[in-house]
Amino acid sequence: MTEWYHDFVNTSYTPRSNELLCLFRLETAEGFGIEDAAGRVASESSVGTWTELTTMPSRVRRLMAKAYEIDGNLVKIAYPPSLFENGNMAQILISAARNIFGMKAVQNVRLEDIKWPRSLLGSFRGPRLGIEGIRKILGIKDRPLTATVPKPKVGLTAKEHAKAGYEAWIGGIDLLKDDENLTSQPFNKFKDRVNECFRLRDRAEKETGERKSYLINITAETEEMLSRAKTVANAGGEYVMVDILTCGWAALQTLREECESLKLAIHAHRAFHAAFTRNRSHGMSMLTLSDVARLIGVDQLHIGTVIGKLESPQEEVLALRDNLQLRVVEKSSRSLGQDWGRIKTVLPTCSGGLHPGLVPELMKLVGNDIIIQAGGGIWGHPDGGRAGACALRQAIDVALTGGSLMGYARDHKELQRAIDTWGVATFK
Ligand code: CAP
Ligand code: MG
Repeated sequence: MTEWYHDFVNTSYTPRSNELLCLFRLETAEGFGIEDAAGRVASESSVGTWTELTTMPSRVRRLMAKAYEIDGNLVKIAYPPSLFENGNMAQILISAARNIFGMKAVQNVRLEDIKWPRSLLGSFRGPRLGIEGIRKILGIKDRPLTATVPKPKVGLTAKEHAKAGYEAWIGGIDLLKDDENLTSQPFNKFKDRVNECFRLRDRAEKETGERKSYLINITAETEEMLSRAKTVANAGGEYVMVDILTCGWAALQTLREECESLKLAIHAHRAFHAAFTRNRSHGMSMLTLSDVARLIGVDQLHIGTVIGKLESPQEEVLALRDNLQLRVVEKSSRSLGQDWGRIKTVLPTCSGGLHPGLVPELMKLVGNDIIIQAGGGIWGHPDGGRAGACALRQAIDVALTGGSLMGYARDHKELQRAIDTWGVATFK
């Protein structure tokens, strides 16, 4: 290790409260020790490059990041606040999470968590409504909220989509939801969907006496997305849904600003995350991603199910839940903890292969302060979507009382038919 990289490692350093902290998991490349790699990561992600500079003004040394704790292959690095521009998420992330993922000195790099200092925290809006605000709008106090994506996920016309929504709302679902790839295709134009769905939403509200809403996907180029958000607000919507990862953080920030004046909540779909979160050695954790989403200010975010069709280990799902639901998150071996201060909470969404038979297990694992989304688990019900929606609500009702699912199903035929079709076994 050269002198230069040594300068970025100081394990007797105590970070200051205004520094941004990152927890990395490093696997060194052959010929590199962990301190060596940690120094290079801290250098590359702050002011350094591959060689010592002869032109470096001494004052710039104050901007050097420091690897201040090394425990096995877990490395904590502190970044001075002046490296960052307040309120600019694209810049902040490109500081801490950049070239380091491709450095030859490391075989693998994973950004496990970021701890945000108060000054940066204060430069983002955070969720407009949070869990409390969402529950208030829908008038649902204690039970999980329910959502459904009509399936097939694409291909239905706007009228068919709205009709499916109506069936689900009448059957007991709270939130109709678009799938992540339904935007404004020739067979189902965005404006047609707005008109058809909100018309039937109003009817479903009248007929059931319950509040109903719609997570409509506005994902598009940023200006178009803002214009779609306006259309939703004018139609009386409460929410927009956005594919946060393909739209990007800057677009999400712009949308968040717009939603402040439009008074809309944001449902964040995380599709694509597994491209860089699933490999436990490399990339970025879903926990880090959830930090960014909460800071910018989404009101709802997908966290996985533990037991459904998509890979989402229990410890990760619970860590995500806590990171979204709590004001103060304790640190652990895989995270740095966070005091969220005035930043509101985010309602976790559990989705992917869920059906009524899995609901009690899901609620036992993750609790009641969630949205339960079932697509196939409603639209594959042998008696159709309305019965599927009804079965999902029945499963929630019995789970809330702690009663027996099988016993309850005996006098609730929709639930019985769902269990006969899909059973109660979790996905393997
Ligand atoms: C679920 C879903 C969701 C995923 C997202 C799908 O449909 O609509 O996009 O659950 O995953 O298209 O797969 P089903 P996550 O209910 O029919 O499975 O919540 O983990 O981000
Ligand atoms: Mg989907």
